[in-house]
Amino acid sequence: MTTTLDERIDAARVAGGRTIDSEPYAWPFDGDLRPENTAIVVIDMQVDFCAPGGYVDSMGYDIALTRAPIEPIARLLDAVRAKGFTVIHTREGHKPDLSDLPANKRWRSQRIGAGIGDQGPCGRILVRGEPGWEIIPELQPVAGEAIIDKPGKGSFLATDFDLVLQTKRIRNIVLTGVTTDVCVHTTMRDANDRGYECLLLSDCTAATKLENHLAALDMVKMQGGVFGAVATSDAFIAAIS
Ligand code: C5J
Repeated sequence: MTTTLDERIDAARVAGGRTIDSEPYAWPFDGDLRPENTAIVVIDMQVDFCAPGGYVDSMGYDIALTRAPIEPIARLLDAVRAKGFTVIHTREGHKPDLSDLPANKRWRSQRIGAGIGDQGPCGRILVRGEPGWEIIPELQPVAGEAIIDKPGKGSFLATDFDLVLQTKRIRNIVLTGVTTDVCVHTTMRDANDRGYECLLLSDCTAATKLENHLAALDMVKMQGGVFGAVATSDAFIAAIS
């Protein structure tokens, strides 16, 4: 007897499992959504990306775009912390001696007038320990939440992100933060390849260009959900409440 893909997924669904109203499929694929196996990852909500005088502002992009997810993320964090979900924050930044900053990354940023490692209104741009590198006050981590310091766009390279996820037995990752098309996508793609079941929350992410944000959402949903699924924070909060 032949079975359809939907029938096989239904058969694999956890008894009594719950899913999020998301596209292109109800996430997670098998209904195994629990605080114990799911982490909310808040990517790079730092002064350099979301506040006046930071890296994104210095490049001439509109920080109203990267600030838009602040309120939805804050609401989401209230809901998931109350339910006992794991929350993990990341920060993009380089060592003060810039020994982990590739020359081409520095050169490209200098071309657009915001040289990584150079002095800016918020201290040295994207350098660990500087005011611009700090997580914005509105989304400060609370006690017990891991912070992953990463030198690259993805959260796995040269970090202990995977170790933290494995130690906490996390299987599902809910992605929020900035920017959708760069650090969020790089992290999501890498996580997907490693077998994590990923959900991107559309209103909790943003790019420096609206079209790129929308394209990044669309890319996730191709090929039956090639990188996972996309939902709103309202849908996520409704499902866990
Ligand atoms: C970028 C990031 N866009 N956090 N970094 O350079 O997405």
